[in-house]
Amino acid sequence: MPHLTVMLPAIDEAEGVAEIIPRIPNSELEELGWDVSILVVDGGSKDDTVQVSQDLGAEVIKQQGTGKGAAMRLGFLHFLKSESDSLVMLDCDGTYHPEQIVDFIKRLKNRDIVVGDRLRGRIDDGAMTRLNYLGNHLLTWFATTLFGVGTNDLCSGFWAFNRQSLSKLKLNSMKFEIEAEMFTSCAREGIKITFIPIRYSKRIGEAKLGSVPDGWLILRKLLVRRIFPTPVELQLGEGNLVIKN
Ligand SMILES: Nc1nc2c(ncn2[C@@H]2O[C@H](COP(=O)(O)OP(=O)(O)O)[C@@H](O)[C@H]2O)c(=O)[nH]1
Ligand SMILES: [Mg+2]
Repeated sequence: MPHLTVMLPAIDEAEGVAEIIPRIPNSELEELGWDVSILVVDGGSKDDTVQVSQDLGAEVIKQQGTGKGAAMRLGFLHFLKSESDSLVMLDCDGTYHPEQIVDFIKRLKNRDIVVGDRLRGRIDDGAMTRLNYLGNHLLTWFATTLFGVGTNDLCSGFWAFNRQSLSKLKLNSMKFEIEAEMFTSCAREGIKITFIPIRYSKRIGEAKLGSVPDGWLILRKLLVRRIFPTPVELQLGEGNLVIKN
């Protein structure tokens, strides 16, 4: 039976994990022939995120510092060292709908990477501020223009990978520029991305992303990766993922 790891980056998301983990469609995935486990990458939560996640059956690993990018890379490395076959990542703040993991897995079969597209999907009222909506569209347009490879939603946090495609990514992002770098790395490695429309809802709890500073960080990453396509400090060996905490 192939194994699927559902990876959730979390920092102070006790309410979020309590809502999201039980909604992961285990039985539907089992019917499709998948064995499922949940991996929470904790960024030093001060609330009950760790306890709640463990009580709900998730494995929890803790990153040393903070930053979503560092957390994702740690989770990716953990996955690549495991026997698991595929990985789905999504934020656990209630914005993404874990029920849709089934759609990702169905499309993943013969494809390299599947990404959830919020901008051509459905964005609920109050889920995205006007500034973030504009920023997401501008950054997506900019990435497509700069790399000559299309993206529908550069900053989506809902992705699915096979082991083979994930191990090709070359990343060193520390913060919220990670998804942009995942896109640029796919463009560089010639990995095909399939976009599927998803629903995006209002978050539970407090946002960690700062629209303007993180928007600049994403823009800077796109420009740097246009000039230097792979991280300078790339360490080969560990599935090509740079772990720098
Ligand atoms: N492990 C870890 N998770 C983080 C960190 N920062 C944000 N996250 C998680 O990443 C996801 C996205 O963060 P969020 O604040 O919702 O940003 P946005 O969705 O991009 O606006 C959420 O599930 C957060 O809990 C971090 O430093 N470490
Ligand atoms: Mg969010």
